[in-house]
Amino acid sequence: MSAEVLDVTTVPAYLATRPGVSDLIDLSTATVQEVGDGNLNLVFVVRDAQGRSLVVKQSLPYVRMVGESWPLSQDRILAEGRGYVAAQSLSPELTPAFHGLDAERRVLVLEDLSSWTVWRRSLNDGVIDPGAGAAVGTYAARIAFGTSVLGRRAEDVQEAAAGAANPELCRITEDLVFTEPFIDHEQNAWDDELTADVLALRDPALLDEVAALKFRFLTAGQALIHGDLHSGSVFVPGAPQRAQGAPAAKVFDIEFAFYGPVGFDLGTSLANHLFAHVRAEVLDRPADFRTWVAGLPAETWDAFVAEIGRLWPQRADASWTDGFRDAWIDAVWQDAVGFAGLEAIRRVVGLAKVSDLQTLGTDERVRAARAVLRTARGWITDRTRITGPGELLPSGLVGSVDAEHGPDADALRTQAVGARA
Ligand code: SR1
Ligand code: MG
Repeated sequence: MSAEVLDVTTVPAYLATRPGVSDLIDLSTATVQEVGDGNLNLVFVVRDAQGRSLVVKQSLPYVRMVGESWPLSQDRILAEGRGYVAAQSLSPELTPAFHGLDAERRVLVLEDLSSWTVWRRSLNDGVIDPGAGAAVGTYAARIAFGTSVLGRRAEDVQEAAAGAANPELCRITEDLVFTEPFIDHEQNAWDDELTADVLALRDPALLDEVAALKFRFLTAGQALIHGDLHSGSVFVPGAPQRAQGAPAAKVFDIEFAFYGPVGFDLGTSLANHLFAHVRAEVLDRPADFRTWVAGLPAETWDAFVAEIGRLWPQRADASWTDGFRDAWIDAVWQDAVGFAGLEAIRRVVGLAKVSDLQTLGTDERVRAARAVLRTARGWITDRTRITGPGELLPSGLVGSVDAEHGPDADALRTQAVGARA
């Protein structure tokens, strides 16, 4: 049965029933604003007359971006609660403070970061946020290490994994990321000019690789991953917060959390660096911004590797040799590159788009999206040959794929039509 859905008028009375909340905020002077702009949930910011605030998040019994025609159980808030519990214990400064889960009402109470900026918005605006990529890589490493058998007893990991199933949201990812972009599906949509590029993705050789990555997503229960670690799931501080010593980023929106492949979170991040990169290129942003964006994959990955190295002496089992560590890191890298390709493709072809591309003019979007699709395809097929982050975003990537009707596009169209026949 669904929990009663909150609105701006009922939030204060609801919070009055929550233990500890009156220590955080004066409910007698509270004002409430609904600020959710994500695809799934309600998010309320509650402020009191003394300037204190907090966030109340409630899962709706349907997909917000679509409406009640797409029912979805409110259980995802339980997954998000598990994600925050892990994040608070393993990397507290890189997530919002977590003030508890009400499992019955399907509500979380969190630190209010509405004075920070969602990283995607900052990237879209051409703002350099020093260290944000490294913070995400560090976060991913801490959670990967601390929730997996690298950092915990195998028995504890077994129990945690058994309690962390998130089947409905994994189904969404499975469908939207791994399946629908590669078939005719009513939820897909793209600019007409991209049709040859999109149909070329149905190449059987590519589909073999997509299948391998999908199988890995569904079966490699390595650690409690975030499950949706794109730039819209990261807050970056403004100058006032930085001046007060705030970290370079905080990761939020952990409702897709489940025991999955560590490379999925890193790959999702890398794909979103690609969106920022192609946007910066087609908008001809200043060189310092473009150089910084092009370096984000390395900043993120290097921080991940460094943090794993820092944590390694604390590993839970002496069987994990240094040679195994290096091999594990290589395997995570290959997974990340492949998953990055899938995240990149689905944001052009599938249901859930990204504002990095959607807010461009049509000509710029087509150029940028074509570069995304062709880069992503290479990431999937060549993931075992791409040895490091410096190879992911070569300069000139957008300019090299401008032609819709050049020989390359015609060959792709012929190949795609053949593949469908
Ligand atoms: C129906 S949910 C669509 C997308 O929104 C979330 O942020 C996830 O990325 C999901 O794939
Ligand atoms: Mg989200």
